[in-house]
Amino acid sequence: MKLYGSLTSPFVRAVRIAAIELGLEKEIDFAPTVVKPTDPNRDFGAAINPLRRVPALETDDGQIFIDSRVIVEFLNKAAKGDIVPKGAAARIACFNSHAVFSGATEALVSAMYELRVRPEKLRWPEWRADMIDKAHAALDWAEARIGDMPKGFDLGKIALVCLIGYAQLRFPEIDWLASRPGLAKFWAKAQKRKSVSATTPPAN
Ligand SMILES: N[C@@H](CCC(=O)N[C@@H](CS)C(=O)NCC(=O)O)C(=O)O
Repeated sequence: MKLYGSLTSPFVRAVRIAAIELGLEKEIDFAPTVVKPTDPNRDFGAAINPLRRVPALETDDGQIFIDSRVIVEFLNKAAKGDIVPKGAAARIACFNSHAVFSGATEALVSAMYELRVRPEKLRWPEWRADMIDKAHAALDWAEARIGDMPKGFDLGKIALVCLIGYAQLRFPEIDWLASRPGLAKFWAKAQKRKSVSATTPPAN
């Protein structure tokens, strides 16, 4: 299989974490792919993902899946794993947590594009502050629930790791865990997993 992505993308990281957790990492080749709003990677768009976003996964028999949640679901099924729970209620709870954390990550990615891609005279600080505030709200949501989350390292927790890691990478001036002791403990424990430490994004 081939995974299209970049090492700094939090969504690609979610797929890489899942692949390691599922024991599939040796079956996936990484295909570095550059995507950026306003600078369309049209070859990638035509051949792989019309949205020109990463991650995308190409299977050995030529199927292409886009969106980290879809890809993780596919890998989980392929490996008969339990990163995505089987029971209906547990699945919905897992997807709900994932929606909060990956939505907050999307907000931070937008804020990052505002800072790095949008021309300075067109920037909108209030909008950027609102995106960052959504990430804070999602982390408060997590702090209030972390004790009640399922014990295993599921897709919801993977998305939480990717949110915290991306927040720290792109907005290091904010101490994201200072007032969130439950998440600080969760984060420290997560670092001990090979899947998390091996996918730490490079600084850039
Ligand atoms: N919901 C998608 C989000 C993917 C996404 O936004 N990826 C970013 C990189 S972190 C991207 O490809 N951005 C390029 C663009 O939007 O043009 C997922 O979970 O895979």
